[in-house]
Amino acid sequence: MNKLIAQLRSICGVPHVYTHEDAGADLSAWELDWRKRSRGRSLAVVRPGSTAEVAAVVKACAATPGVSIVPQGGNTGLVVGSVPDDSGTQVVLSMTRMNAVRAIDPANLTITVEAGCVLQNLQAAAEQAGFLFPLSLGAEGSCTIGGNLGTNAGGTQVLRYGNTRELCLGLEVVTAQGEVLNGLTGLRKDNTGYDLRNLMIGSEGTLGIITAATMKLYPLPAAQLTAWAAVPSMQAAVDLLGLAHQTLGPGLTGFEVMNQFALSLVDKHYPQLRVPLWQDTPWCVLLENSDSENEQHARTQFEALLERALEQGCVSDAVVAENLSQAHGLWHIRESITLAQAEEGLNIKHDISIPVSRIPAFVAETDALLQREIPGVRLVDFGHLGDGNLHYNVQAPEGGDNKAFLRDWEDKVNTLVFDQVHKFEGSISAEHGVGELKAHKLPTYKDPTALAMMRAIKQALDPHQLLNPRKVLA
Ligand code: FAD
Ligand code: 2HG
Ligand code: ZN
Repeated sequence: MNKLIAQLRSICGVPHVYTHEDAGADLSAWELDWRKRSRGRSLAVVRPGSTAEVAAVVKACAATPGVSIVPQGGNTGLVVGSVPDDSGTQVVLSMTRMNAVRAIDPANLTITVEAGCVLQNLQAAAEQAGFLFPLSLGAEGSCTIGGNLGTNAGGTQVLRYGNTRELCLGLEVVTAQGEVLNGLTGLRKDNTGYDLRNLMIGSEGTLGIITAATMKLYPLPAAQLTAWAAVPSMQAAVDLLGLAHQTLGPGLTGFEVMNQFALSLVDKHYPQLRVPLWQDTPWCVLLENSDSENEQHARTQFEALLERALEQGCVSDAVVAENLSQAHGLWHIRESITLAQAEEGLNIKHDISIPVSRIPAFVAETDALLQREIPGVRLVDFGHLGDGNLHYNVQAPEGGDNKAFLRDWEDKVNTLVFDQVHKFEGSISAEHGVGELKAHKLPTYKDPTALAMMRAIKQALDPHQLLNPRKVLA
């Protein structure tokens, strides 16, 4: 192992390789997952500065028996996919030094960036060039585009612009053999065989290491308006979504639902954020209208929508942000739900998708099942209703011990919720991925033929299980 550490140091430079043997070493930033559920112990943390260095690191690790690699971006993943196990034999390959914007092609509407580029910096580079890069999520200040691609992240603009997959045109990838796959094209059409880009996207670091990507850019909207509406039920929220599609068309760029308990946690832990309308309604909805004409046009459309919704009873009260800073404030409340849950203590997370039309029935049935099993259980239910994606998180009853709750209930609650998801023809992971957390659940809920094909692909591309072993496929 010492030989490997010396090799890694000669490839990346001594300052970019950390081990537990270093004086004062604290590797927890790379070894502890974001939710503090899992703490591993790595052989080393390596921070390469170029694609050639990544390739050389992979070759050195592949030549050392017993060693494997865990690719890592911002380490904001929520399914324990980006941290090592406790064997002391895994090298964390952190991509954060590779953060350059390589090129912008305004006529082709593309931007090419290195994988370690923080999402917020990518958004800013696009905006500086006069364009929109629409991927947006609560972790955007620290997650990287490589991690977004690795998980095929969703976020809050999917109903208009699609998941990360839909935003990507080309990838540069280092394979498990240390070869460089140069697929950094900006082509919107290319039917020359199997789609290797789409195979890599969402593979959670198990098939290759993404080192750079060419992503799509869009025109900046002329105006953006945000509204916050109180709705009397989940069915009313779905009806409002239908009205919003009809009235705003492609202008509808965000539609988020939040239940009262989720908002009560934000109010409890961040009272300065002043959550509107939450006390007298079971659900609130956050809507965004992006307009290609002007603010007046956007406002007229929004007012027409809310009037119809009030008349039809699917909205009981609403506020429209007066300016950008109020709009940011409303989005900040929505994005703070994950942090407020972390303050409250660990809960059982579910990131599920169901056809939108079936969500009200799913929620009613599953809420009732859980209440029967665990009287007083509290549900942090929120998410991207426009995409049929709910974060259906299960919190211990008031005053309960969160750790004991997880120990006693996690597996049973997962089974109960996932069985319901299966019954409603949904997916047990809409956007966060499988990681280690859900790998043991795939054999129950994934189509067996699909799972067999996934195993065959892993075997073909990474026969020695070098890349992120035991993640996705247990
Ligand atoms: P990491 O956590 O470092 O890694 C995630 C996975 O990708 C791991 O399996 C890792 O091995 C792999 N990986 C990382 N980099 C590479 C690479 N270069 N090549 C190959 N594989 C790689 N997710 C959503 O989808 N939607 C949301 O709305 C959302 N909101 C969030 C809000 C908060 C507050 C937090 C903490 C998380 C949220 N997430 C969300 C989850 C997380 O931010 C995303 O999964 C994000 O895409 C992870 O990016 P990262 O750079 O942190 O990746
Ligand atoms: C979000 O939509 C993220 O905010 C995180 O996907 C969800 O905290 C969660 O469960
Ligand atoms: Zn989400």
